[in-house]
Amino acid sequence: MRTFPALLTTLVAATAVATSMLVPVIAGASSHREAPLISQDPAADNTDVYAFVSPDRPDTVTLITNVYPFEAAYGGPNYFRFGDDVLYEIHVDNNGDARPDITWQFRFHTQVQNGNTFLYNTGPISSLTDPNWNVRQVYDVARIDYLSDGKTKTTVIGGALPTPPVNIGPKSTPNYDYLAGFAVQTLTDGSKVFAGQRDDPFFVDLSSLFDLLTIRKLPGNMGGGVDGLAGYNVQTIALQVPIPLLTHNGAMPSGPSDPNAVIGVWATTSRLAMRVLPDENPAGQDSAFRQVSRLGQPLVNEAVVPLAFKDHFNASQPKDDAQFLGGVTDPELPKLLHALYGLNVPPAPRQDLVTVFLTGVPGLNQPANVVPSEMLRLNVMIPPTAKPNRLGVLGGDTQGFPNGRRLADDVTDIALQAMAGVLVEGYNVAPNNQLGDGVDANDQPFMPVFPYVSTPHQGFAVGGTYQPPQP
Ligand SMILES: [Ca+2]
Ligand SMILES: [Ca+2]
Ligand SMILES: [Ca+2]
Repeated sequence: MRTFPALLTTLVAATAVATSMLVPVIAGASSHREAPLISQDPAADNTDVYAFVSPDRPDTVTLITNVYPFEAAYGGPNYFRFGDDVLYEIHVDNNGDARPDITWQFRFHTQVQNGNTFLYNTGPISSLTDPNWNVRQVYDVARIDYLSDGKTKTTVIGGALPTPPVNIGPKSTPNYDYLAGFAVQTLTDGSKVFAGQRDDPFFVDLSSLFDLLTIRKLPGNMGGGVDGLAGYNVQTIALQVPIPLLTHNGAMPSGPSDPNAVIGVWATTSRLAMRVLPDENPAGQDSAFRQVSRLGQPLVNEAVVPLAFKDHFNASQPKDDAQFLGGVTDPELPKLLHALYGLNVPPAPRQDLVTVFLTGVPGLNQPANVVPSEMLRLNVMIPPTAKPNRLGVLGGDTQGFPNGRRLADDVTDIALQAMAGVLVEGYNVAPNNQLGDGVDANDQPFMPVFPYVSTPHQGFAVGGTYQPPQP
């Protein structure tokens, strides 16, 4: 595991005075190990959130949150899984007031079939109910609707749903894709769901950016980067929800300008505030959950929020984000770009960055009467494009980041260029609009269908290509 990056230390020292800003800068993975406490709790560590109109089912939106950074595919025999003691949630604000209107809750339960073996499996796993599969995990899904009278309505929409096994190797998990396909389930409200191990879809040159913002091959759009997340897996939770089940009025919006067309999305994890050994006091399980991780936009808590406030940010709510705003729009990264690379960057205050990262872009994904807050904002009526551009809106593709976030959106390059001021008149020039980390795509192709996130890397394959035993 990496030590806390020197760049962040530098950034934090430089920004300690300006503690109230909440403007993202870039210094690494979108939110992998971004805050001190959560870096010690990977099962509850949100790494990325995605929200996009499903390319093959444009009447639905796909919401994805990943947790558990840097899973090595061969990490057995106690392989990676979700935390049974973690509450995983995805939230949607569909009226722009920074308060959730819908929350989906996911609770996982590990089931050991045979406690007399240390093995994850005692033979090939050929189905999700194969008796050879010893350590399994199932989960429940509940939808919470926040009603206008301040009350909530909780509906259980899935129970004891299967997760797939991890991808061990050709003997243990042959036909992995076929097997994992059975873990795509339909919830009682018609939504689809998947939870299980996947390839980490985020791609970024971690090792160079963490080394004082090094771009290996300037200005960055010439390739030459090294994907620091290549080969690693994460735990994915993915939902595919019909659009009328997401909007404030419960209807399909009439078009992109319909006030109900924009939703805000973020994810959280929570742990019990008080832990009591169940044998001594089973009622202890009823103690309240406390939020320990929060993630919407990539890269915000990773690098902007000063070290002293990172854990506080993870415990905070979007409705309270004014505490981080404070009117300060003077991020440190553009100054570093100027100092390190001589870039001419716009002066503070940077209202352009507030628009991109906190309020949404007017006419695209900014709700009426928006309360500035940190979350992904998606206009669900921008139809999927046949030719996605990895630079999203900066590349003229309004279906991509910062209008929601697709798996292939290069948020690292987008954030670097935005920080350099390409949205400000007079600054959309070279090299500002050529910045990047030299990594343009994921190490694995994405799937054309839900859950879209790629097959997890196989443990055995990490050591080489499988050679069948000779007779
Ligand atoms: Ca709301
Ligand atoms: Ca990957
Ligand atoms: Ca990139």
